[in-house]
Amino acid sequence: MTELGGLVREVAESRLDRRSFVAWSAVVGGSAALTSCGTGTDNQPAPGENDAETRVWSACTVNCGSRCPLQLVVKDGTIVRIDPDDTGDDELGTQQVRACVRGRAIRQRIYSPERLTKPLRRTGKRGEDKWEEISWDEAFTLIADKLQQLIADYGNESIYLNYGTGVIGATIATSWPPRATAIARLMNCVGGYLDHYNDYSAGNIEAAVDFHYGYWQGSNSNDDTVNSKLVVMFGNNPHETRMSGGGEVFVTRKAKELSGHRVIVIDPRQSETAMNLADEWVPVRPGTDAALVAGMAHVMISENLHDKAFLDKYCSGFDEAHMPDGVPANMSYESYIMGRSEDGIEKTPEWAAAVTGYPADKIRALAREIATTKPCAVNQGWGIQRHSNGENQSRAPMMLAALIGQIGIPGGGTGERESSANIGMPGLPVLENPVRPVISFYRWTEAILNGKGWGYQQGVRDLQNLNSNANVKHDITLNSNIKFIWNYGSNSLVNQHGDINRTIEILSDESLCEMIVVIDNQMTVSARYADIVLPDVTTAEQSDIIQQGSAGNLGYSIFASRAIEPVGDSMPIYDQLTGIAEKLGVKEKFTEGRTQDEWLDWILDQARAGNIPDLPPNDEFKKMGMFRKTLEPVIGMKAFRDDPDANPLTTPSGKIELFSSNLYAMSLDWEMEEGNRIDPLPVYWQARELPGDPLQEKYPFQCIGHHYKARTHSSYGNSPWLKEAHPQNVWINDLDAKRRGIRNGDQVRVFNDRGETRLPAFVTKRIMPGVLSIPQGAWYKPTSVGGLDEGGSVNILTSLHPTPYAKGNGQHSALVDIERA
Ligand SMILES: Nc1nc2c(c(=O)[nH]1)N[C@H]1C(S)=C(S)[C@@H](COP(=O)(O)OP(=O)(O)OC[C@H]3O[C@@H](n4cnc5c(=O)[nH]c(N)nc54)[C@H](O)[C@@H]3O)O[C@H]1N2
Ligand SMILES: Nc1nc2c(c(=O)[nH]1)N[C@H]1C(S)=C(S)[C@@H](COP(=O)(O)OP(=O)(O)OC[C@H]3O[C@@H](n4cnc5c(=O)[nH]c(N)nc54)[C@H](O)[C@@H]3O)O[C@H]1N2
Ligand code: SF4
Ligand SMILES: [Mo]
Repeated sequence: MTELGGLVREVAESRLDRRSFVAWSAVVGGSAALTSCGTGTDNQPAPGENDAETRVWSACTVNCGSRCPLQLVVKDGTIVRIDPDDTGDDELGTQQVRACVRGRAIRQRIYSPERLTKPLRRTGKRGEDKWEEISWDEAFTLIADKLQQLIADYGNESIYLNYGTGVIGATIATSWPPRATAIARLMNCVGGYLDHYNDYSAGNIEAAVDFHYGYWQGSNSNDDTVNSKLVVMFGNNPHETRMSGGGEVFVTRKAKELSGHRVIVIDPRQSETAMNLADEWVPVRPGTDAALVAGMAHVMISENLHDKAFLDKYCSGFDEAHMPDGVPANMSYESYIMGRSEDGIEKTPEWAAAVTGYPADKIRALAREIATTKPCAVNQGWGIQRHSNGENQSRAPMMLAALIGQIGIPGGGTGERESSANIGMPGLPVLENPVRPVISFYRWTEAILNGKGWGYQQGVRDLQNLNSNANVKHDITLNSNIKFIWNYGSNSLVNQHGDINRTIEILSDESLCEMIVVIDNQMTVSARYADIVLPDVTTAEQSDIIQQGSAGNLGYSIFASRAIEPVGDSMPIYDQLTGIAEKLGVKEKFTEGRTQDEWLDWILDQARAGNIPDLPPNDEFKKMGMFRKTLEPVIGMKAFRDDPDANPLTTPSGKIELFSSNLYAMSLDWEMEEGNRIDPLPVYWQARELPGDPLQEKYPFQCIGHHYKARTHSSYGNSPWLKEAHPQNVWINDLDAKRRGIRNGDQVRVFNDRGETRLPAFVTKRIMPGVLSIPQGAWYKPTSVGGLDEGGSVNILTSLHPTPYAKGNGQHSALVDIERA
């Protein structure tokens, strides 16, 4: 039996109960065919048939945006099978949260050949992959001594907690957000650490909304699209990025079934969502959505289809009559569209067609449909803003939502990503961080080299009032380069960060960042660049409270109980940090006398006293595994829509700032890196490595890296089942492939000045000509030739260049060439 056959079997066994499995296997060719092959562990009797089996509630805690309960079936101390959720039903708000193929393959992470089982100390050069096993006590001493020395020499600002989302769904063992982790708590016991703001997911929109809406508002939850007649999704692919059967796949499909609304997906690729949910696929060149919106705005303004009353009452900057004081004439959005602004260009559908590659007559039709079909929900995923002009890109759907006046109402949307209702489970208290400068998540490699002296214009923010102070000028400076990195539940030290070759070059200089500690349970490429590797347990080997995932109006939490003993000498992060705290002389402060299990009880008690009064008693919850609650749909910005005077936004005008007065001030004040600019309006701006860049003469193709069902980023990337089921390959349009003499399955090289990767081609009509996509997250696999990867890792090609004011990642903006290898 192939490994894929094994996966099909695992899924079948876990989705259906034993009786239906027998029936199902008879349908697909008889149970004998299925049971006669595969490994011993895939041939277990169903629960109840063998008393030696126990079933333990656990969960898949990776960062896919969903969060699925898993029932681990344990026999003789080994997990032998995975069963999914069997609570709930098939209605909105009470749905069963069925795990996807990744969660059902979790045994291949728990028992992988790459599983870390011993603390390791580097013996060769960084990255050389030479190690000696050390004891936990030695590891604690080495780390504590180095921390003390670096804090004495450079201050706590030199100790950086890197981004990492490998265990985002947990509570004690959560790896994100940095400020909620147990590492933050430990560091706050000894004077704090250098933190980062925003994230690889949504760094550009998160910065942009601070100016546009004052703060993140969130679009309506997907269950509310039962009230919509039309749903317009920009680069939003929940059918691949929220794959839980109880998450947004279910919610979007069910809502469509109930309401009969139409769905339009705007995406350079015909994504799973464009295939499975949409009635219409609108392909545009990556990074050009703001031009599409401008072209549609031209149609709406010319044909008087826009919602003038909404724009007048709730927005600032749409037309010349609604501009902030002190701004020169002809800087409104309407002036930009109608050709009265500085560039003098009318943003006609023909102009937009030339930029986006989508025909002008279709832009006209799209604009008319969107303007006249109400309620209309406009939302976006995060692929659209992971570009070199990401801030403006992200504001374009918000602009469209305002043009049609669909913000703050049932069936409408704010143009941001959909919200989901949340039960509000509290976390581990982490104490106060006294270190006030905070850097952008994407600039840590730069900060290793020259962070010392960075201030406001380098994107340093103040930890106090972090959420709104993008808008506030301040004089916080960073007083040290990064000298120590905590890399917990993260492959962003190498694989997930931009420009792998440059990143490795910076990490390899051991005089710059003096110590790197990687805490993981797989030997990843990031672990290879560590000085000390600490083997963590998985969720299966400890108890924790699991935070819910995105699931419409369903609120839930999972109590994951320890199912098996730690594999090898691995140890829960809380115990690891307790060991280091002891060496640092702060054990009591760190633990407050509590074990992990005692903290869990304490947190559940807090939850019951606070947000979740109806949470069952702790012991009962632990037995139930899954606690669920139907919540109200989220209507983003409802209070503002209902009464803007009583509930003003936190922008300077209190309104939606289509023209941001703070961005205008920054555009005059900030010195920009080469090729960057700041716009007060969500204009289309042809930034670095987007269509029209002169670099296209050398590297004609745009290469994006969509999030892929084979993995959650790099997590699950070493599962043989998943690799077989969803191979890694580069998507190329059949016309481009023909021109290049590339056939489906051919091994190709994709390259630019930063590096090269080799992988098979997927020749398809599901991607626009001129665009390639290499699904992000594949494990980087260097060859003996420098700069060359044969793992299909897209970050060998991406850039570290920060976006203008978010200082974020434009990882979907990379120009490349492709040819047969
Ligand atoms: N080019 C490109 N790059 C991208 C993106 C893109 O779209 N394009 N997307 C970006 C985005 S949105 C994100 S969020 C980041 C994600 O980047 P990361 O947050 O680094 O995500 P993963 O690659 O999944 O790495 C998680 C790590 O945690 C480990 N892990 C899993 N479970 C456990 C556990 O129980 N304990 C410990 N200690 N470790 C565990 C895994 O083995 C893995 O090494 O990548 C970003 N990188
Ligand atoms: N299976 C799986 N699920 C995941 C993850 C994963 O790695 N695997 N990662 C999780 C995480 S942490 C995150 S942040 C989310 C990421 O969620 P997203 O950021 O939304 O995912 P992407 O695949 O980067 O982008 C979504 C879609 O946008 C398209 N796109 C790219 N550029 C543009 C553009 O310029 N304009 C338009 N209109 N579309 C564009 C892509 O083709 C893709 O189909 O997914 C989460 N879910
Ligand atoms: S990867 Fe996401 S959707 Fe799949 S089982 Fe895990 S949490 Fe659920
Ligand atoms: Mo993300």
